[in-house]
Formats: sequence, structure tokens, C-alpha cells
Amino acid sequence: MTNREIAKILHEIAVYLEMDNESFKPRAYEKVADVIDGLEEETADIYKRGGLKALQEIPGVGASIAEKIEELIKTDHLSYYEKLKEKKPIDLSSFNGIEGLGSKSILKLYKELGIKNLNDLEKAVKRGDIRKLEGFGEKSEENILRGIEFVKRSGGRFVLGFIMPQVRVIEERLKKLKEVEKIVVAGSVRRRKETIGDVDILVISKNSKPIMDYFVGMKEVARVYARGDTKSAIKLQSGLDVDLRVVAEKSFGAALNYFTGSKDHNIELRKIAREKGLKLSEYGLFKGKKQVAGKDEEELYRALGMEYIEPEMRENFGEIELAKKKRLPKLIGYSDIKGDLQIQTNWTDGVNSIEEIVDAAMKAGLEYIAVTDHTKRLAMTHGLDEKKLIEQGKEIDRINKKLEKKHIKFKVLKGTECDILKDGTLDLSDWALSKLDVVGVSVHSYFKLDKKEQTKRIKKAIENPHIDILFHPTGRIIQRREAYKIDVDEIIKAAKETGTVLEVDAFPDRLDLKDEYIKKCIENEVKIAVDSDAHSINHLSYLECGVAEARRGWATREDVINAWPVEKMLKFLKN
Ligand code: DGT
Ligand code: CA
Ligand code: CA
Ligand code: ZN
Repeated sequence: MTNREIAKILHEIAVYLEMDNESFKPRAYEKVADVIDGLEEETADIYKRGGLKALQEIPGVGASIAEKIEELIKTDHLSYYEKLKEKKPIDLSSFNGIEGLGSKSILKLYKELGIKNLNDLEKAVKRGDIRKLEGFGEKSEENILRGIEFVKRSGGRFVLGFIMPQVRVIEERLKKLKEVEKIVVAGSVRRRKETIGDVDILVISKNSKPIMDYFVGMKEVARVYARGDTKSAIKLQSGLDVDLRVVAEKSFGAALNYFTGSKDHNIELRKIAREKGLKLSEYGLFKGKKQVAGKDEEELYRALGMEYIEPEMRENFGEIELAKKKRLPKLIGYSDIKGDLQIQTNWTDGVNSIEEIVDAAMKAGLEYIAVTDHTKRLAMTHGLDEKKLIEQGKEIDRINKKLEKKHIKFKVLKGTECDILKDGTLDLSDWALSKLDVVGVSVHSYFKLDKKEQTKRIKKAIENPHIDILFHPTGRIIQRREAYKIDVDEIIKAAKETGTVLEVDAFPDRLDLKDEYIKKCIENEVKIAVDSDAHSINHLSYLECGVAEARRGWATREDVINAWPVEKMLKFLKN
């Protein structure tokens, strides 16, 4: 059982307990679900290594939850969960994408109308049953309908950052086989799309039979679509499809190029080959019968008269023209991030203490972090008020002194994720904001304002001279919540005028700003920040997903303020 699967069950338990009006338990399960979802190590491995005791070292896991996780790992079942489900046989996960449909509403829909899944819900909406229900109305019916459309649109695709650990496990396993000379995961995974349809793996091998035998026989295989000596295709238990192809060494670059895509990029390259009297295919670049390139990708692009194009740029959005002129931007690298400017700690709804995060951030190779806990309006996160913020500042001073004493060159910055109120004013006084190193602001309420009002609200917030960064600027959550309606161009213009940085929130299902908006920022000389939005030390690794999105938006190191040394970054924010 994978971390995702365990997390999903714990999350559903939380929803069931909420339906039963339990007071503290739902939040406890929810928190553990989040932690496990973000764990780098598989919980099953943790259990194998250290048993129940090791499970209890996972933040938030007490004796009772540990036992439940144990049962899940050992038997793939959990009687406690099954019982809850028996009492209310609702397919909770099918409601995931319907915004604003909380546990209480789901319970009501079940009790009054017998709605158990999305299908039932859609029928009830179409019959007009929802609006007749007490507490619901035309407005909620409309929201539900929009949610159903949204779920249908995202259908079948996986959020890359969440599924990536699974992809890497398979890649590592195959890499270890002695018959595998080289392996690369191609397709949308290599281009780092936000969501992926399936996984396309390429290997070089002279003896593919044992590789294919191994591949179709892996323990998590749910179905084998095809088993051949050059191509096999499987479905994993998670629902993810994986294709494996074996190609010849002399064609590897051409095959990699073809199977990396995107399709539109490929089509454009072929056109260019044709103009040069050449033919490009997945087997190589040919002049008549003679192969002129294709062993590796660098050679291929060179032979086509172009600079090498990074996979994240291969969408045929203008990268080919730039590559021909040899004017491609030098993209920010995956290890260029020096600091993280959005982190939640256990002062609010984060799991870890500031010191634990500092420790983990240093291990991750960072040189600074900003502590940016929520503010008081977000009462359910125990958001900080001015007094608490000052207390936290003292704690940060103490930690910085301790680091200095040990001659450690790591800096903890004082920050906030200050809530933007409905009218665009802020949840902290200017006086409190003026004491901080990094002031981030974000929208956490009134998602439904119309475009004009929402844009005005955010503009008003960032016009406050204390504001440095607009966190997760559009509020979208991939496959779960659409962006709130804003005029992005106008926000970018306001950011330019006020010197506000726009954030790429690196959480795998946020990646907000998304690639096309990042490009717009850069075109308009607006700087961006790539932050983890970590609520636990395990989330720091999500920074990689944020960098991937920044690369998809053609960002260089100069465009990303937290790829800069701390002094330069702070000087920029102060100006
Ligand atoms: P996905 O899986 O939907 O997230 O997206 P991709 O890009 O991984 O697409 P996939 O798995 O269907 O195919 C992998 C690559 O193979 C794709 O990026 C480009 C190449 N490819 C697939 N079909 C075609 C095609 O009809 N024409 C061309 N030129 N290339 C194709
Ligand atoms: Ca694919
Ligand atoms: Ca495929
Ligand atoms: Zn936030």
C-alpha cells in the first residue's frame, strides 16, 4: 500500500468522523493524511524498518492511528474504515473535485436523496432535486454542476508531483537490471507537465527479454495490455499506465526526442528536417538512406541547425524559432534555489517546529528560509495575531543567534502569509508588517467575487508598500478548484508598478502561477519566487516541482529571487 493510498483512507476517515460530529479526531486524521502524503519514504518501508514504534515517530501519529496504519500495511484492509463505510456507503473520493461540498453537505445529500457518488449527484442536479433541499439552493446547484464539469474535464490524468515517487521507484528498479544500459523516462513526465496521462519509458538494451519479463511481473501491476520484446504496456494498481520501449543505441536520441514530444514540437521539427532535405523519424535523422544524426538529442538539434531545447520548453510555443536564432534563455537549474520564502510551522497549521525545518532545509541544501505562518483571520489554522508574531520573531532571533554561534551560514527570515481581507485590506497592521523581512499576502476567502472586484481587491493589497510577495496568485488547485477570477494581466501590471514578486507555489497540485503566467511575468520584468508552501519538512522536496513549472515558464535564475543569495534577495525586497 502506497503513501497516497494510506493518505486517501485516513482522509476519508476524517470526513466520516466529521459527519459523526466528532470534535478533535477529524483534524487529527486529516493532519496525518497530509503528512503521509508528503513523506519521501514509503510508510510500508518505515514500518518494515521499525515496526509500530517507527510509525509513531511520523508527526501526528499516535498509538491508535499507528495501529490502523499497521493493519493497512499488513492486510490492505482496515476494519475501522470498512465499518464507517458500511454505515454510510458513499464514494467520497468521487466528490473530491466538487468545491464547497463539505462532509455535512455530502451527508445530507446521502440521507435525503440517497446520493452515493458523482453519477447520482449529476442525476439529482438534472432532476432539479438539489435546489429543493434545505440549505441548498440554485446557487449551490450551479456550483455543483460546475464542479461536475470540472471533474469530467480532468478525468484520468495524474498530478505529476504526486505520482513522481512511483515513477522514480520503477525507473530505479529497471536501472538496476544488468540488461539495461540506459534508461530515460520520456513523454509528459520529462516535459514536466502538471498532470500526465501515462508514463513512457525508453531503455537501451541488447537483451530485452529479461527486462520485459521483470516489467510485466512487478508486484504493483494490475493489468498487462501488451508484452513484446521491444514494447510492453501495463496498468498499475494506482491506475497509472506505463509503456516501456527498448530501442537501439544508434537511434536512442531520435527515439527519446520522438517520445518526449510534445506532439506539436515533433511535427515542427519534422517540417524543419524536410526543408533541409532530410527525414526525421523515431529511428533517426536521415539523408536518403544514410543516418546523419539521432544517437543523442544534442546531435539531433545541432544537425537541424538549432540549439538544444530543454524538454520543459518543448511545446511549440516559440522555442523552435528561438533555438534557430540561438537565443534560448538559460533556464534556472533544479539545484539553483537557495532559499524558501513560504513555510508554515507548528505555530499555526504546520507540523514541524522552526528548528526542525531549519535542520531539514539545510540538509536540502538551502541557505535561508522565511517563516510565513498564517494570520489570525484563518482561525482554524490558529493564525497569528500581532502579539504572537512578535513572540515568534524573538524565537527566530534566538535561532539565528544559535546558528551564528556555531558559525553556520544559514538565515531564518521573519515573514508572514498575511490574509487579504474581502476589501483588499490586510489581516495585520502596517506596524506589524514593517517589522518583517518577507511579507507574503494571499487570498483564502471570497473565491467567488466577480473578476473586477477580485482583481481590485488583490491590487489594493499589493499596493500596500509593505507587501513583498503575492502568494499562490490565482488560487487554483489542480483537479480540485478552479482559479478565482482575476485579470492576470492587470495584476502583473500592478506587480510591476509596485515591485511585488509573484509566487510559484511549488505544491504539486497548485503550481500557481502556472507556466503561461510565469512567461507573462518575465516578459513584463516582474520577478517570481518559487516556494514550497511546506506544512511539513517532507514538503520541502516539492520545490523541485516549482522549479519545473518555472522552467516550463522559461524562467532563468535571474527571474527567481530566491535563487539569489540572501543579501541580494533582501536588498531587492527593500527597494
Ligand atoms: P500524456 O501522456 O497525455 O501526458 O502526454 P504525452 O506527451 O506523454 O503523450 P503520449 O504518451 O501520448 O505520447 C508520448 C509522446 O509520443 C508524445 O509526447 C509525442 C509522441 N507522439 C505520440 N503520438 C504522436 C503522434 O501522433 N505524432 C507525433 N509526431 N508524435 C506523437
Ligand atoms: Ca505519456
Ligand atoms: Ca504513452
Ligand atoms: Zn495560503
